Amino acid sequence: MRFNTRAIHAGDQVDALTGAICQPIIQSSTFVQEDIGVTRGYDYSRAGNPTRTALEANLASLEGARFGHAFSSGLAALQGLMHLLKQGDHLVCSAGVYGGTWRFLTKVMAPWGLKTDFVDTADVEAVRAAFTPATRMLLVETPTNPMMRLSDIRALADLCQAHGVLLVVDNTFLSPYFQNPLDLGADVVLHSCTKYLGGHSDLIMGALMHSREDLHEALAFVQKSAGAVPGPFECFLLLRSTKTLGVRMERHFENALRVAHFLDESEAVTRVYYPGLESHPQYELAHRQMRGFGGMLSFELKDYQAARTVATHLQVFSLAESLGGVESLINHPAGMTHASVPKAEREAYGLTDALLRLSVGIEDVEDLVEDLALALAKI
Ligand code: P1T
Repeated sequence: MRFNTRAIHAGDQVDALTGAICQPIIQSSTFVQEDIGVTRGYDYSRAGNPTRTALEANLASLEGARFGHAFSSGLAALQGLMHLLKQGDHLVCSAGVYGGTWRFLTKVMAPWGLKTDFVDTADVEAVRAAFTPATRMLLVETPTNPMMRLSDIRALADLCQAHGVLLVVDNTFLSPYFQNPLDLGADVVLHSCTKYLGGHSDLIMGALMHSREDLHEALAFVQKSAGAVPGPFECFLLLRSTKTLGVRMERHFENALRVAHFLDESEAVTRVYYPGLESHPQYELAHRQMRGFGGMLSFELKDYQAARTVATHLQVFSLAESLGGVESLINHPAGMTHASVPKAEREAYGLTDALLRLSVGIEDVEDLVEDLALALAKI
């Protein structure tokens, strides 16, 4: 079946007992056993819950995966993956990832004993050079947040396979509607479901999707034993959202492309970062591995003061962290989502104090363009 049909139907969503067209919220922490250890498939909701099972099947289907594992946030999903590693292992990660990912790896995992090197994963040779005999995992964010730098997933998958390294791709920015890393050879896809999959800025959740039996067993064990799993109500909300992912993504993309062209032509804007613009240095790769360019873009103004003026003079865009909801947001990465990354480190990959990031929503695009035009005129 095709994407939108799977998004609506995958996960056996019709309730077998009542015929309810929507998956019920099984708001129960525990399940009655018929004899000691004899269950009807569920014993305790940390290990598994029917609403979560339906969601996990749906999420797996969106990425063309066999298995899905839901976690209580995107970072909890990343933490779940880390439980597959041991002290002394080495991780290579894209330079320029979400600030929270950087903070988790450098401030939580490094003291624990996992060494991470951040490299420009757009440069396959640089990744090869960063691999050591202890390297177990390559974590790639493509496009990166917020610089929209792309990595060639297929080339990295070939490299990882040759070195026995697990390739994990954070596909949050594009959603499974526009990019499917598993089809390009990745081992695991990570999502912050808080973003496009949720789509309405009303839940926090994460997920891992993959097709490997060994990882399925290991990650189900991590969910049960470490416990960072979502509750049934959150699972229901996310199931409700994924049904409309396709139509939302089409509109995010259409609006973002229009906004990107508008900003590109604005004299106050020094640079626009959007893979759908021909000026993007990886426009050709974008066409090759993505089916659309998504709703995220960043742009640079002349200095911090100009960025602050624009960020605080918008009426339709809200100044807030996060992304992927139906409403448009503006973020100042240096002062908000990436504030924990030292200035020198972020400036090395282009994230200056003059940069703003947009999560372009699905409002009427003329209102978005007018809003930006009025704010830019205040500089
Ligand atoms: O917020 P959480 O659901 O834990 O997901 C973390 C995360 C992981 N990966 C990417 C690419 C992300 O962008 C995020 C979260 N990002 C934001 C909150 C933000 O405003 O960029």
